[in-house]
Amino acid sequence: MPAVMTSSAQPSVPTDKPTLLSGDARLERLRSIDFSFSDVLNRRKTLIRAAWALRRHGIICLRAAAPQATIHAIQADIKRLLTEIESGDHERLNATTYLNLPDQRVLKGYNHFRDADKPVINYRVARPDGRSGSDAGMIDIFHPERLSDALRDNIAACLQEDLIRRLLLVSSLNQMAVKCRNLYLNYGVKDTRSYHCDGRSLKFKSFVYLTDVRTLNDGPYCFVLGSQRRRRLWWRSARYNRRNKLGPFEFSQLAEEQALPVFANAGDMVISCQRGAHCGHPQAASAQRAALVNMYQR
Ligand SMILES: O=C(O)CCC(=O)C(=O)O
Ligand SMILES: [Fe+2]
Repeated sequence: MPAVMTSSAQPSVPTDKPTLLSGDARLERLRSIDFSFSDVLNRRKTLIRAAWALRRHGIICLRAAAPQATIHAIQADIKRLLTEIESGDHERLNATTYLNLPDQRVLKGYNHFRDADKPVINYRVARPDGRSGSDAGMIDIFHPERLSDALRDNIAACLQEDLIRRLLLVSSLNQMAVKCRNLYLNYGVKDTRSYHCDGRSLKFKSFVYLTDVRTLNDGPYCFVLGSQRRRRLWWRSARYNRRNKLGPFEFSQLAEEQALPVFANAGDMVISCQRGAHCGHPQAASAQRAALVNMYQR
């Protein structure tokens, strides 16, 4: 081991991952967080039950939240966009977006992406220092609703912001506002970030799947149920992280814990509290996953 440990030493720091729930145990846990979107929309009682499940477990899944025709229209627009990028003719995109290609960066830093006046098409690349968790291969599009009028309408139909804000109010007793919309395109992303939380402040994300995520190879979202409420669990990792020069928000000590991989169909919506321990499972090389993501904060 080198005498001076820099951040480039991170891949060698061992972290303890949770075991993944499978079989009947997975189905049983899933039942407590699984709701029909139309029931949440139409029945006050179901909305309250879903809000309560989100408060308790930190995550819920609302089935069939987005119409299939809308999903297909968005998928077709994504395909056209990727074809345009691959064509190498970027005149239109350079004028209307910030196009951050792997070898050609025009904008840097999360805050600049979030506050940008145009959509940001950001290709994630391996870190120069070789640190793990780079999400290399992922295309993260900020403000996808600004790419075209059709996408604006179709994305709004998927995200259902009024209903979700109502649900979050009942769940957290806080007025939450949409702070950033993203489109995640994960094509064979192996080096996903391990279990972490998105900071310690109150934050929720909704993920509307645009593709089916049926197996671990597809890279499901994984969550340690109830971890958003367990301060001591976070502190255990925080102490280890400090000693080992890991980031403060890595959930590096989850050996005794169990995580739920959330399988979903295109059109399903997962809502999670981002204080909880979560990660995207590493994908198989040929896997494709697309999700619309909405971030809610106070
Ligand atoms: O890709 C995923 O499923 C998880 C990404 C993540 O950690 C996040 O959006 O906060
Ligand atoms: Fe995260």
